[in-house]
Amino acid sequence: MQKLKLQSIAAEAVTRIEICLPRVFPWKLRGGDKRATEVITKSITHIGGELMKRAVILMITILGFCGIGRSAMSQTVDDYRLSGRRADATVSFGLWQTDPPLNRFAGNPAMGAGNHHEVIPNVSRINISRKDSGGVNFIISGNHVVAIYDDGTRPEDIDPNLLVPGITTAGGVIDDPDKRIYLGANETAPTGARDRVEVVHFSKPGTYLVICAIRNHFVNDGMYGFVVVREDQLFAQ
Ligand SMILES: [Cu+2]
Repeated sequence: MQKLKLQSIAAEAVTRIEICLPRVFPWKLRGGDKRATEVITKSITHIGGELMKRAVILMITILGFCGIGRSAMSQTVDDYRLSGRRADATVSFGLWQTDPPLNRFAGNPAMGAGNHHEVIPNVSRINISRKDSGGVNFIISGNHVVAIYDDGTRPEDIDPNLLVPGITTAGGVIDDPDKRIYLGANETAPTGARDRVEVVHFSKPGTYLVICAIRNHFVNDGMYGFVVVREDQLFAQ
């Protein structure tokens, strides 16, 4: 009975150790290497008293070490892969409506109906470091054109009367090049891709104005937002 109980404690302790170990941990206990498992089990079941205490202290030490190791490892991964510090953001650029119900199965509704002209979130934020930059994933739904202007540009700085020649749909497409750093794909034709993604790279801190260059969307619907790019203070020095 005593032995069974101790074996149960040992098995539970080993399971905890296995859970705490990273997958690439050199002392891999998962799968084929059962030697360490057997050693720990024996050390607990074989004797009680003083050695039992030592075994427990050993396990606590190993568990503590695992925690530190995992923390250090994730820090290293963060450094190199930009994870965990908001290196990118997702922005919904236009949304398909559901009230009233919308059915696009046979094709998109005419005249841009059924689409909500909004940038969500209105202000998105990413952090970059001096050695690594970030990006924003614009998920575009509807007849929209992404245009991005450099740090400090305000909506009132945009001249909505400068237009791309030959396009008249929804008031045309704004073509104000002053401080513009990105102009997205032209999908304004009836056969244009209404659902697409454009991933835009940002390498310098700043507050960037993002507008829908479809004139009516920008002027009448206020379809614009901002991307705030900050330097991560952890990596500033
Ligand atoms: Cu638009």
